[in-house]
Amino acid sequence: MRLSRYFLPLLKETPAEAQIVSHRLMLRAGLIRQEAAGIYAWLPLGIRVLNKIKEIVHEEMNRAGAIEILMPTLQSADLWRESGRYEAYGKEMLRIKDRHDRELLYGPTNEEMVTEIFRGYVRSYKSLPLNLYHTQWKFRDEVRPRFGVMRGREFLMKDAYSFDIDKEAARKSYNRMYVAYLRTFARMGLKSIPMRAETGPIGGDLSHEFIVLADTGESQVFCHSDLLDMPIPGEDTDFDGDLEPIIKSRTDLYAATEDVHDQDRFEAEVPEGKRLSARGIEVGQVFYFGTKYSAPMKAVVAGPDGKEVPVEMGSYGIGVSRLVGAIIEASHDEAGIIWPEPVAPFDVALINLKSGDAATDAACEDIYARLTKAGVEVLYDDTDERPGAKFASMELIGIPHQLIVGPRGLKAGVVEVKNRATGAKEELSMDAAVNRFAPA
Ligand code: 5CA
Repeated sequence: MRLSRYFLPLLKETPAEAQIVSHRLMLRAGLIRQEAAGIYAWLPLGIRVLNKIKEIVHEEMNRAGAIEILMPTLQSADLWRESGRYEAYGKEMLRIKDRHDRELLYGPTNEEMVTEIFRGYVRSYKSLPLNLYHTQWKFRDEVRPRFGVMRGREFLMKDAYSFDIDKEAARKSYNRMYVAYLRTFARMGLKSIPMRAETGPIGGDLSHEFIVLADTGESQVFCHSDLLDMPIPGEDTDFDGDLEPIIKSRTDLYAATEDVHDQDRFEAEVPEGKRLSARGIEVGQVFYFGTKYSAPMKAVVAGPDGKEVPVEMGSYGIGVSRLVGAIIEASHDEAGIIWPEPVAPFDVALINLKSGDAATDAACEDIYARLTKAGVEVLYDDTDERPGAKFASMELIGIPHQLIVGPRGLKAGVVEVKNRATGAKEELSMDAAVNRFAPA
């Protein structure tokens, strides 16, 4: 992408309304624009990151055996009357009437709708286990939307729903999502810790929140510090096998959110030097709630003995848009964002230090063409801004690698490669620099 043809609206001033660093940087780097309280438009750089995060989430969902669908944002109020949640959900639910005065709502979550889909087709335990997921915009009329995409009113969530014949099978489905979540967040460069949690309006009696530690997080959490350094299950994890040992190695150690925290137990179970009490960002939550929706909504299947039973269910959410903020909270410096490679909006920033200089332009065009052809995503700054301004912009938007090309270097036959995270610089020949990002 040529910067001269791109839409990258950067802000010079620090927006006064933004209280935390990720919100400030998302506005300054031109990722989002607020359209109403807690409602954001995603600008070109922002949507690229959002899509990369979504892609990783989907890859790990698929690996764990979940199947993608897409449910609508608008739902019928009657569906929610069946589960009893239409009244119970209260003011957080955005209620809408269509031209025929039919009551609709903008979905805050999809337990009812996915249960309705399930009961429309599935009759036998032989079709189980089943896990259906989608990534869709949600609306929750939060009292205090704040911190940008961290607590929005409209936000993007991946939500998965599992269906099983009995509790034991449902536990296995829960474990699959738990392990998939460990992998998902690690792939984005985040250290997430699963913690016992309250179930809130989703219901049920087993739940974990996946927490990324950050001083600006909204959750107060308590855990054994060894949980920060646990191994991440590999790509070869057998999701049909026994995942219980992986779960147990973590649940054996104390980890709880504020709502379920027990200080006496914390002190009894965790040695003093290992007690971590910190702030965190909830990037995902998993729930097991048995027949809370399937029983009232009559989502039943015939078991092996022919008798009909309501299915055992769980639901599993990831805050896809919140993750953009969480990743920035975890990875930035004074100058701006430092994207972990897997979620970076571009792989390489190509900086032309002297646009209009024939030799420099030719070298940049050649590098740009070769990298692009090799599938490397390059943002090429071909504008005639001054070098200082170009550097500052690239530091702000945080592309992991910078390839800097100027007349002086070219005379000596070199270009400069700079790592955004470490600041390390190297001088390489043009070919070596291209090979670094697009190995022949
Ligand atoms: N149905 C269940 C799981 S599918 C559910 O809705 N769970 S949730 O309420 O915990 O939301 C899932 C994830 O969405 C949360 O872990 C959080 O990361 C994200 N999330 C929730 N509310 C917001 C919000 N207001 N703004 C941004 N992200 C949010």
